Amino acid sequence: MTTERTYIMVKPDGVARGLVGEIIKRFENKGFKLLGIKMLQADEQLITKHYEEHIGKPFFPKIVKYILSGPVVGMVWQGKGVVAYGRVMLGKTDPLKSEPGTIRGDFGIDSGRNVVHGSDSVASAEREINLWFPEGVKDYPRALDNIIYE
Ligand code: YYY
Ligand code: MG
Repeated sequence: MTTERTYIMVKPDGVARGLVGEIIKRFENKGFKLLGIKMLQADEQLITKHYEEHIGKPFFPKIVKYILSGPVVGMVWQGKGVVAYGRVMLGKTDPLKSEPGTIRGDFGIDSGRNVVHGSDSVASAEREINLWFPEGVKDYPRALDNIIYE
């Protein structure tokens, strides 16, 4: 059984718009397993670490301010291929370039309000999960896995 995990985070606009349940539903329906979930108000240190690859880019101050504007809901999802497929489910960074049927395609317009974050690689996922869930997350048996996986 796979232990691949990704970090998915509903950003403040997604929380404010009541899209948390919709986003959870999409990952649940696909068959991925929820291992951790929390609502929190990020601080500047945490979000700077999260987006450290973007420090110095023109949009960096804007994205930090936006994530600090309200609570986020961070989640750890597990499943075969969940990192890459999670990115497909999110759509492109720019919601106007995202296919309908993706989260950003269905619910967003501007890149700076693109509803949700998802790890871009297995290595990023591990780093982000450690950052947002320093207490760790625990796998658990799920009968459904015997139906979903061959
Ligand atoms: O991984 P992803 O979220 O799709 O995009 P990144 O290139 O990692 O950028 C992180 C975050 O920054 C993006 O989700 C929105 C914001 N952003 C922006 O507001 N304007 C840009 N031109 C690029 C990124
Ligand atoms: Mg990214």
